[in-house]
Amino acid sequence: MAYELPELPYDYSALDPVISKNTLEFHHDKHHAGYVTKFNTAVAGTELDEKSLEDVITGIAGDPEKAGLFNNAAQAWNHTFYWNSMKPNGGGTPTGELAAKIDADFGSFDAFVAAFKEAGATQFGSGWAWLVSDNGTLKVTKSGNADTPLTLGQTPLVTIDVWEHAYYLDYQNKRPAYIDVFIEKLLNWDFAAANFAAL
Ligand code: MN3
Repeated sequence: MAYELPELPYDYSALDPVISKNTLEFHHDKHHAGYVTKFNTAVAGTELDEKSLEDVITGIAGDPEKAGLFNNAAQAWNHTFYWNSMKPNGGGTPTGELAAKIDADFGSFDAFVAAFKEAGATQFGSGWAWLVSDNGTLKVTKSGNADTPLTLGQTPLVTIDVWEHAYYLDYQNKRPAYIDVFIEKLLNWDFAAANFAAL
């Protein structure tokens, strides 16, 4: 059962100028689509074909013989989660129970921001930074390449893609500048709150 590439949850130009239409077209239509196509090709005809994407990811994580399938499955999942982690006119601060939980677990919203920026900026090479719930505690984490908190039993609330393809056309080598505007202008706290409420 082929996994279908989800459409972006907004127009390609909706995040402009923070993230350009050009970047979203390449990122969604070439990179994300490529992972989905490779995943579908690799999983077709195997016993994993009937499983959900999440079950494939958690089921084969760490299996060296299935590393290629894992990478494409996890990248397919991570990117969908990333698109939903942003929205036009996002940013600002969380509210309600999520805001209180961030204050409780990080000390302050500013401390969360500092930790998230640090995680994204210091992820060496390609990867992701995450706000996750880990056994009921909110944490900021980072992961390399396709690695995803799903395999650690953590529940992601939001993520930022820090692969160069996510920002290079708009920010060249200035990854910290991309992380700054992601937090200030794109971060979808409604999505994070919904994930938090579902815990
Ligand atoms: Mn990407």
